[in-house]
Amino acid sequence: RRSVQHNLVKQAKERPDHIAVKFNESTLTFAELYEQASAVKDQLLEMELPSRIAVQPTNQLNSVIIMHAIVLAHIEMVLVNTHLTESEVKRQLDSIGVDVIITDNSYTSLSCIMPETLFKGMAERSAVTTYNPEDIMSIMFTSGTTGVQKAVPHTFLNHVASAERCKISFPFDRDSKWLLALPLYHISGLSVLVRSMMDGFTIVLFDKFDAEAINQSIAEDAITHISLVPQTLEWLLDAGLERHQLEGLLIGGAKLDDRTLEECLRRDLPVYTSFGMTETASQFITASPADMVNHPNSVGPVTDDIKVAAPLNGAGEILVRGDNVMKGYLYPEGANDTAFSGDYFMTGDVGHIKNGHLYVLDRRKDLIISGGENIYPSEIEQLILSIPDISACSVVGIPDAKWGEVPALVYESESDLDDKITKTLEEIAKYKRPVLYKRIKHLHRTSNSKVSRHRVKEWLLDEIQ
Ligand code: S0N
Ligand code: AMP
Ligand code: MG
Ligand code: MG
Ligand code: MG
Repeated sequence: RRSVQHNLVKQAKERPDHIAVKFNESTLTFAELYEQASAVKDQLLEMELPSRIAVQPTNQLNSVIIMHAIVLAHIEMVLVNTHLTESEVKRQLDSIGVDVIITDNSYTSLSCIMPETLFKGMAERSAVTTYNPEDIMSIMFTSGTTGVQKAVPHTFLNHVASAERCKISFPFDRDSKWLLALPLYHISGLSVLVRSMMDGFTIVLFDKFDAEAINQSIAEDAITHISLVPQTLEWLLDAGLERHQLEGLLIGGAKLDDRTLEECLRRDLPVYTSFGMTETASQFITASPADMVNHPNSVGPVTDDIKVAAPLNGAGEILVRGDNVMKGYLYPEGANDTAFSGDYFMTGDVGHIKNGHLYVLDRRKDLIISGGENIYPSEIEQLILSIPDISACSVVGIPDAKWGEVPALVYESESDLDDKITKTLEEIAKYKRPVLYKRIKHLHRTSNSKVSRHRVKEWLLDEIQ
């Protein structure tokens, strides 16, 4: 590919009056979205911003406008989780040299632009709408086993390739109506914006995961597609989810358990399970309802356009290569030394391929997934270890009725430091904070005296029975 077009321009020309985005009772047609994004783009250009800025998007119309405006201004867009604390945001942005952020928050350590202030003018300049496929469109952070947040760049080509693959395995078209309650700052959310530009379908946005309201929208707005993590699918099922006009429910971010899958099949819901990650610009392998009957537990057929490698027998690391895969982390330096094997990206997940289908056997070690948000124990442990008098600690996942799994802390200390811990945890986002702490004299260790999260977890699960 020699260039990539911004398809918003195409959609604004071809179907100006079709609804691009809906949020509550407000809508934007493709013509309106293009017009407003162009005006905001001019505003951004007038501000003479650096070539890379951040945005902390809520799932509302203005965020969609601003995100398109940043792309139209050809500025690299760093997407930041709205749940993070200021120090977490600052650390992420410092790591890739960014100091401007469009946000509703007022951070004192960063230069903040309030979203409203961008909506003043009319579009005057003409827009850049053709990009070099290798240019960076977006940057997202993903946590790693070491606890360091890694910066993942997505090129225009990465996004287009991912959307094209998605369309093959999870069919959608210009008449689709895709409900998006997953955040625009994750690839699960951003990838829906990209897909909608391809065909010009409507996105129905939700900013809070209100299961009743979402089920109602599925019925009344005649929703055809929806992206969910397993936990939010469970909430919808509990609130009485029915098929209505649904053609596909795209489930990603974690393994879908058998019980939930069976319940979906019982209700004749067309669930598609998928496998992918931030580094692959969303799912790259997807199982249709038929695949799930014929190849139970697989995450879908291996295809030709995106190469997947995994052992045919036993279990080994899943590798992937394709135009959807990021070129390499922007941060931390050195992360790329261990991220690739030849041309292949190493997912860190373990699986095998059987009869042309991929099976994910074990997800990344020690990763805790709370309501679809990934939490790496080491990030929390490092913070806890900064407290004097705590000599060792371990963060492990425990079952939770609402979030599926939540972090819990076991620490080694002579005295009770619970209050100090609570204070220290204010530095990190709420969803990462352990919901309970247990102090013990001696943490469980392996034979080479390393704390064994596995053994600590076994012990803790037994304790809290
Ligand atoms: C489930 C979500 C939406 C809940 O958030 P909601 O409803 O917006 O709540 P808030 O108002 O923000 O917060 C209310 C209180 O709840 C706490 N809280 C929020 N989230 C969590 C959480 N996850 N765990 C624990 N607590 C949480 C807040 O702190 C707040 O507390 P109080 O009231 O005390 O202040 C939200 O959690 C969410 O968005 N989850 C999913 C995130 C996600 O998208 N994960 C997937 C990431 N992976 C990928 O993107 C790669 C795979 C992929 O691309 C994909 C994934 C899924 C589907 C499709 C795809 C695809 O390939 O296309
Ligand atoms: P993220 O860091 O948010 O991009 O999350 C990607 C990770 O979620 C993957 O590396 C896997 O560990 C996990 N994951 C995604 N889909 C599945 C699946 N179908 N089964 C098991 N784990 C999954
Ligand atoms: Mg949230
Ligand atoms: Mg992540
Ligand atoms: Mg929210």
